[in-house]
Amino acid sequence: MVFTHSLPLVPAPVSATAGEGRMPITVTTRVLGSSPAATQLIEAVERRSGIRLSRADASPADIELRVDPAVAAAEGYTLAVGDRAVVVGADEAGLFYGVQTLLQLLREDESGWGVLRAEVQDAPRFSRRGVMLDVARHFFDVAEVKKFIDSTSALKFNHLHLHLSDDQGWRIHIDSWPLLTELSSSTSVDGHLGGFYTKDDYREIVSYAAERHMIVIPEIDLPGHTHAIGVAYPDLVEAPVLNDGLVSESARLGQPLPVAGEIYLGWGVGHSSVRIHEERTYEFVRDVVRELAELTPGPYIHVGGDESLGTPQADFDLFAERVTAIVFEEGKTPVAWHEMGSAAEIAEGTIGQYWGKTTPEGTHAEEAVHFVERGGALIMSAADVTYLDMKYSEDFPLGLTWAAIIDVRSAYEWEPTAVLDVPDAAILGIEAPLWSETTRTLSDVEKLVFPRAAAQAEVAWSPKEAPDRVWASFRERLGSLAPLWKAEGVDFHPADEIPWS
Ligand code: TNX
Repeated sequence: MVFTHSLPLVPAPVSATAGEGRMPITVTTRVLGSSPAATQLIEAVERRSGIRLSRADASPADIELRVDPAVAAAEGYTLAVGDRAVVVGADEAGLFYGVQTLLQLLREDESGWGVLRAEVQDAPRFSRRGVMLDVARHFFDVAEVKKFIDSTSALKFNHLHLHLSDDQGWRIHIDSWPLLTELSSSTSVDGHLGGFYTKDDYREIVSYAAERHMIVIPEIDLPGHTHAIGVAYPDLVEAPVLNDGLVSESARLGQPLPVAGEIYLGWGVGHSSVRIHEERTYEFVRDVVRELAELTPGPYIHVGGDESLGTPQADFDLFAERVTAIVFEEGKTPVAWHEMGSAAEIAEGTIGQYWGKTTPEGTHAEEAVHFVERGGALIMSAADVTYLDMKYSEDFPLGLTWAAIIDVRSAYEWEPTAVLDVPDAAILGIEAPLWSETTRTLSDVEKLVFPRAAAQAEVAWSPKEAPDRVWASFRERLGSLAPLWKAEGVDFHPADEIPWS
């Protein structure tokens, strides 16, 4: 492994060697390649520098992009920048990631724009590198989600989990249950404006994500986090459970308590449940899963399962078994928050998403491990490191604190295979969730997500033994992303741990 610190790349590649000087980029620089990545490169260079590269129709061109499965493992690539630049992807995704690396090497100095000379060999450590956006607590429209996809796919994230329903709103149109969006989508936390995706909106998000090699995972959160379902269809849910914690926390925050049949504007959890012993509940679940499966080319449907404190344990387990079986019957692989691992017979092959802490508490670890015992695997979203909605510091204006205060360094310094007692192969990778209780705008979201998502991108992508996979190197390399983020209009938080350039 060769790595020189002079290459400002995040996530750190498997191997990289800096060359001497830069390859100039001007309007006469020509790009050869028929992949979508060629157009994406031309557009990104123009956004960044104002220079519109032209196309070449034969080799040798100044910048050549091609695919050759022999160069690296899936999603990998090689990049060589000398007098010319050649990017070879192992597949289209690899080529896209090679282009993202090239864009990180693009910079301006007194002599104009250029790309730092380098040789890079790269491929991801984990095949699952995810981010989650909660569009239920606050709604983000198609254009905002596209911008989120741009900024996260540039860090080589390849899964986008959309949290499409919660107590405060239902965000995706379902033809067979039309009142969900008609009656339960108009507001969000604190009574702010809500919204929902039509099926065409959702398709647009899915195809935009696919062009950037991100798989969309839609989540319908069940059997708790379902107050909004009851606003549309009261007979599907139980009466709100007003436990002491909810009552006192709501009073402290000055938030209303949930009222059956009315949109809930607070952010307390654990008060709602669908009816577990009514067959109509499962007709509803099957219809929603079927319509989502039809719209979703990716293999997964997420069925939630977190914090269902309003559902008795035996009922919860029964529901977990039925809902995961329904997802398989509708042709998809279920994903669930780790609590569903309490169900002895959760459908075999269900994927669990662990959101406990890096030192597991209570029953979290055993619930997570049960997914593996049932032939499934795990996504690691340890809340005290990956949660993008936690504050950076006590006085940070956005975010919550229940899992931890997470500065950039603590977001970075953790090891996904060291949290649970399962074989390394059972860890598919990681996901960093952005819950949106406190984020009203995309700019708010970006301040929490960036730069910490870059830390998770490196944890997920870079080999753990790479010499540069250490904080001292990461903070320098991260600092060098500032010009790129500024040019792309990413409203990152300029954390003072980082030497921003
Ligand atoms: C817990 S972690 C939740 C969400 C909240 C989040 C806020 C998990 C699976 N559920 O309902 O939005 O905390 O940080």
